Amino acid sequence: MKSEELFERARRCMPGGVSSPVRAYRAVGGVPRFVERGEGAYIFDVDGNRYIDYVLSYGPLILGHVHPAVLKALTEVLPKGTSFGAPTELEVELAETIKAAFPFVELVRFVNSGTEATMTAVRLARARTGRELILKFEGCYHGHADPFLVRAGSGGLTFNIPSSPGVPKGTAECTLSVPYNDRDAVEEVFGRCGEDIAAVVVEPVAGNMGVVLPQEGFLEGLRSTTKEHGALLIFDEVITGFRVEFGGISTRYNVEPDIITLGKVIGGGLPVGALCGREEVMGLLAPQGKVYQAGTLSGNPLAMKAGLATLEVLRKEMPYRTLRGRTEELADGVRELFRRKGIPCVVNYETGMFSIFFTERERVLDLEDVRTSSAELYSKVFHALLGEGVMLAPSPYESAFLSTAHDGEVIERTVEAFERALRRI
Ligand code: HOZ
Repeated sequence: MKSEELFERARRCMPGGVSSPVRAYRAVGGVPRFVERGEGAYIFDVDGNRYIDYVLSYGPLILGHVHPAVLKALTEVLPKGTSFGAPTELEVELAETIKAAFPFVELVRFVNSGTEATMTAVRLARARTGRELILKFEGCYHGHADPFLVRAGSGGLTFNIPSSPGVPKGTAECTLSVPYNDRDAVEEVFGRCGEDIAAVVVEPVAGNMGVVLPQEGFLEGLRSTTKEHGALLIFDEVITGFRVEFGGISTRYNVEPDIITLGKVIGGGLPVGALCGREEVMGLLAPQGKVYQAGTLSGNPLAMKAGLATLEVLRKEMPYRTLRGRTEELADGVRELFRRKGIPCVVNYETGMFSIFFTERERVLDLEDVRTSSAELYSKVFHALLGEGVMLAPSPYESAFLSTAHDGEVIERTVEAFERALRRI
């Protein structure tokens, strides 16, 4: 198998053979499939296999692989240059598009990843409040910057290193962590040290411990508690921004956070991130203010153009209702198959993203619930599905993503593949 040979070579020149831990297949066992190309809802490996892709680069590819509009946009911009270290019209256009989608956003700063966006958001919150503590939620993941590697989700969970070595003790001590959806715990922490908390940072729909939905009143409660105590509220919408609707969870719930971080969809598959909010906070960033942040490749024309092309298609087609319908259809179909097979499971979903938890619990609302899910069963299902031409993420803690290319027929084929896979486990 060519993937095997490549992985062998990769391990001799890259830590664990990969550029990002989760893709090494350690959680599910076996050899990562090395990818040759993607097309629409499909991904093709170097061994000549085709899979319906539910990884979709962990979220950015909401239009599927190589969407014609994105390809055209990139082909147009590429010959003109890839990076200038100088402002371009494309950045202005993308910032204006983001502003139009989030009514309370006044200023946008582009960076190169979600990690950078959220890391900068925390620096801003600390500067604005003169406080040092931040409060996050167990199982949420906000990138790999030091302050966030405390009870983190995603690869932190997959590799059981939610709190990484190498993070200074003092930094880790500035990060408080409570269970997701637990308003009482938030109140308790604020009651104890509210005057020292700079910000609460939250994924308004958690997507890095699988999909976990906010319970009624949770996000509104965070808004009122942070306001009452003079702390900032940061919504990490790196995954949900422009995936769950044109805008994000903050526009849907009518909760206005102080800072929103974006990534994934706004780069159309190229490396990008952004933080945005009202001028009174965002204006503190250099050179308008004194909070330093910079990036040689930030706002580079390729990422800006791919993002613009993606958002333009989304704005014109508004595919969210259809995408939600298809996600629901898939979630219901899969749930029913496991029910018939007598395997207890919970399937959580939001528009364009879903997760299967193999648990006896009735609901999955926080990390403790997530941890009751059988990783062993996930890995069996994962491999059986690979054999049937369906690719899920190689970790039970990553969400599955749908694109607009996952049409009715693709969803039907996926359910059939699940059915065949289940006969084999
Ligand atoms: N859950 C991660 C990003 N949100 C997956 C990507 C990675 O770690 O490679």
